[in-house]
Amino acid sequence: MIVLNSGDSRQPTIRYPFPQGFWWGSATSAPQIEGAAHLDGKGKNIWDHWYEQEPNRFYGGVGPTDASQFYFRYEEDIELMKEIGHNSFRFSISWSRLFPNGYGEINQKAVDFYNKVIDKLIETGIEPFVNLYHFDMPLALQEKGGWENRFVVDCYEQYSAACFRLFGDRVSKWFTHNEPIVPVEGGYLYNFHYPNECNFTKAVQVAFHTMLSSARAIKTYREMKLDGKIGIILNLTPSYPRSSHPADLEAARIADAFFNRSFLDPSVKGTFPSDLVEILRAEGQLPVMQEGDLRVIAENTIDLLGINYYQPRRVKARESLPNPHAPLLPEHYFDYYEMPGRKMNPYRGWEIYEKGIYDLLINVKENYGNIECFISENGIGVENEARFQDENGIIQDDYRIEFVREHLKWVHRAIQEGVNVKGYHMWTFMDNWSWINAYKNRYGFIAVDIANNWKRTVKKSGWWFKKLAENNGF
Ligand code: BGP
Repeated sequence: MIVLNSGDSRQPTIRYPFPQGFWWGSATSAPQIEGAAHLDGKGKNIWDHWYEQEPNRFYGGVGPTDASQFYFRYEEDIELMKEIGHNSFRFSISWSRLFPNGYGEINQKAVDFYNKVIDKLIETGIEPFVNLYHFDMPLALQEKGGWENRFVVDCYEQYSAACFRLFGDRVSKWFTHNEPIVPVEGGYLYNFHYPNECNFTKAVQVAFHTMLSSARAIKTYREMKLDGKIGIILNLTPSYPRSSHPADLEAARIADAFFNRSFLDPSVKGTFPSDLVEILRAEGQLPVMQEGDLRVIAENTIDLLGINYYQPRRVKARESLPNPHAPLLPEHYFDYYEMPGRKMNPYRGWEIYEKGIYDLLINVKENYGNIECFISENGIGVENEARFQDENGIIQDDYRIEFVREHLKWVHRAIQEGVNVKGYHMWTFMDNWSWINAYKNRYGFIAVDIANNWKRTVKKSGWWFKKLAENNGF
């Protein structure tokens, strides 16, 4: 353990110093913070549409128009980011704001908005990390089948090229997708995203087209010879078996293939995991592809890997045979396992297992060529957080500070063991609209008081993060 102590009693003792230039910041997405869902020429996306159809599916009946108003308040918000120590910030571009129909004509007002955001970030000393797709398919393209339809891959390539051309002179960290498995799960397996299907065949096709779109965007980026890096952001959930019994190990391996290696392998290695391919083949569920697709994926792997980590996945061998008439799901192959004594976030119902972040990083070092990576999301959602306000109205979120600190200890250890991890981004900067959970679970360093004209107030954790970033460690 390195302990830095200058001998000056005013200087804090830094037990966990991070490498110089470490990226401290946070992440969010366009649909979750912008608001202005129907303003300045923006086209509808699947969230705007689904909310109109079924507002009851959204917590408290709150929809995407009520995202945190960044569209109007971005200047103040970026100042606040600086105030709490950010040197980098990841947001996404709204595809349907830039291309209201998903392709074709560009909406100049969207170009103006993103130019202003990027310029303001740079002027403030915060590096913009830009993601192209965060769950928000333009409705016009969903009406053509969304990611099921290969035409949408072409549209996405056009959209990505436009973003690189418009903003690539100032943005040098790009990401093709955020958590690409989530729209597959939500939209095509478990019914928490539009189009609310439960159809394994479509799920596989959607996953394949998403992966292909990522490789094609990377190819486009490289052909444009811009001076930057391009990557993908994956939510990785380390798969832990209940025991070392071979059947439990097998269950964990299959869960890992479905939920981690499905996107991690093609993104980093350019190939799909053979065990997953074998399962799909045996089920008669291989996706439709065209000649050359696998070559595009093989030749266009990422420069930079973003890792989102929230919770582990604990599994065991199935205890009963699956219903042969039920729709096929990955859970056909394993059961979930609740580890006795596991530590829980009592406010969200997710397990907290800090060492998981280290296990993921070591896996990247050992099995993925130690590719340059960073923690692109980590965070703790808390319901009804206003109850923790002190007499000055500051939320005393000590649980969040502890959560970050305990995860960072493991990130620090991974760095000491040679993992090429370059930064830590928190989910998220300010409380934001979280899909069907709307504002149920608050994740921000900054509280947003919706009823009080969207007032922003830094939580205790925001001030703690400022010190962490300034000291480059804790
Ligand atoms: C991550 C997503 C985010 C955000 C977060 C919180 O997986 O990338 O977009 O939604 O989860 O989720 P929730 O509000 O459901 O707790």
